[in-house]
Amino acid sequence: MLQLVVPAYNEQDRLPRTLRELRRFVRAHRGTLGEVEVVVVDNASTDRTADVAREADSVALPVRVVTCRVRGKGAAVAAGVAATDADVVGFLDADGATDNTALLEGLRRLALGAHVAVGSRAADGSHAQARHSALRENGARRYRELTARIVPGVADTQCGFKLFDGDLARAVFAELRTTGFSFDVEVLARCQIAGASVVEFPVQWVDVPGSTFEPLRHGPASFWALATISRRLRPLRVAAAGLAAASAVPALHAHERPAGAPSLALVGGTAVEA
Ligand SMILES: Nc1nc2c(ncn2[C@@H]2O[C@H](COP(=O)(O)OP(=O)(O)O)[C@@H](O)[C@H]2O)c(=O)[nH]1
Ligand SMILES: [Mg+2]
Repeated sequence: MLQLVVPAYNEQDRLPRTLRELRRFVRAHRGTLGEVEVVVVDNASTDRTADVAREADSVALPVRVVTCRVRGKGAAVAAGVAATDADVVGFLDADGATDNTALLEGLRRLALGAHVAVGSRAADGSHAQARHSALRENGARRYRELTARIVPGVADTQCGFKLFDGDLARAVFAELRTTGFSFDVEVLARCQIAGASVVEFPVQWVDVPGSTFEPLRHGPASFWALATISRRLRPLRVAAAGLAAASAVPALHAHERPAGAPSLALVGGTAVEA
């Protein structure tokens, strides 16, 4: 079973088409995808977001609505992930900017052994048709330079499409502290620190008008969040490096771990030996 979280803040206009296309895609690829459920997180919307989500509920693609009163995309996705129990959990934006073929490619990466499959507009083979302002483009470039230091090996942390091993997602999102748009950076960094395999794969992405990200309003907070994330994760990194040095193989799940090697349990924001 695959559960897909869709954070939604005032998305009555963009959400119906996204859910309709997703249902069509799931029907066409049932054999590969298996059962799929959508968890729409209504993030304190003041429009008909929750209603349009409920109206999209169908046998082919069940849609459940969860409410999150704390504003921010990070808070919304975390609330959605907390309401999952599937083996594989993912999230995607309400605007449907990432082509649904990413579901197939992401699942393929997980089947090949990755714990996290990150849809990327920077990976070879991707195509991103963006109509962003020069201000947003410049900000995005600088932002990527900074995220590369926090999440090495991931060139695009901000594309709104990611799939996870379900247990890993639930453990990591339970520790998440970033409520805004930079939450992906904290999530991916926590996954890497926990020893998970995080891989990027190319997506086909189109900018859908009506973005809720406003560079002047959300930009400064997004940069500030990166500094906070770095500071907050430093003790975890130090502890993880110590464990790695001690064991040489800090692995994620007990069944994948050589007998006697320590694993990382993320407890209360601190890495402890489990
Ligand atoms: N701005 C904003 N977006 C939110 C919030 N909560 C959830 N979201 C969702 O986060 C996603 C952001 O995507 P979008 O607005 O297209 O931004 P962009 O693709 O980065 O330009 C959408 O699905 C929003 O509905 C919130 O509090 N503020
Ligand atoms: Mg968008």
